[in-house]
Amino acid sequence: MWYSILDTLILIRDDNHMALLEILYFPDPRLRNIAKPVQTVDAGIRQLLDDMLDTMYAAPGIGLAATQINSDKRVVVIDVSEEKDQPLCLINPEILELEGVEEMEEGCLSVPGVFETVQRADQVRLRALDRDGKSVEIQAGGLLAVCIQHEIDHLDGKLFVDYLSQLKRTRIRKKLEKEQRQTNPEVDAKSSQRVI
Ligand code: K1U
Ligand code: ZN
Repeated sequence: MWYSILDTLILIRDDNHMALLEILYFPDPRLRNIAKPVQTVDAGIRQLLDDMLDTMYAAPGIGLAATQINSDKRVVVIDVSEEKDQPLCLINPEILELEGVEEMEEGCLSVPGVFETVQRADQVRLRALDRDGKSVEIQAGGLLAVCIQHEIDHLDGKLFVDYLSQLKRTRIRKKLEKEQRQTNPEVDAKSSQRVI
């Protein structure tokens, strides 16, 4: 096993070449960064997508945005299939159309242990680049539509807790800060930076 710290993106790669990236936790201010469009879909981006898929499946989750692993690339991975065999890689995703309203309980790998109902569009049409750099248009409904909106929000520095009341958000923040202090006392939970 080897470890590397590159541009503060933390990666643990095991002997099977599976990479697990460190997921940032709310209220880490880096979750508010706005991701930048990918200029070229090259081997580096494909490696990032593979590492994000490994991290998402291991978590486990049904989606992951680059912002959550402290990368500034407009990249998300999603797999809402039962068998976890239908990975979707979206680069520079752009919503073209939103339709209908749906209420669904959401979770977030950056807000562990919290599940709350959020209202979103129930049909989404979007354009993105796939892992080969080809432009694709996708029409989605149900859980996939909700997950796509949740992940694109991450790229714009927005979290599902932002849809909740200020009171609920404050309670969630205090709960997570307390948990982070207990599991990692040398880390300042407000900034998630190590205190030296
Ligand atoms: O972006 C993320 O933090 C991932 C998040 C995606 C998501 C979940 C629910 C509604 C909208 C978006 C998660 O994957 S949270 C974990 C989760 O939902 C799950 C985990 C294991 C099995 C099934 C679901
Ligand atoms: Zn999330």
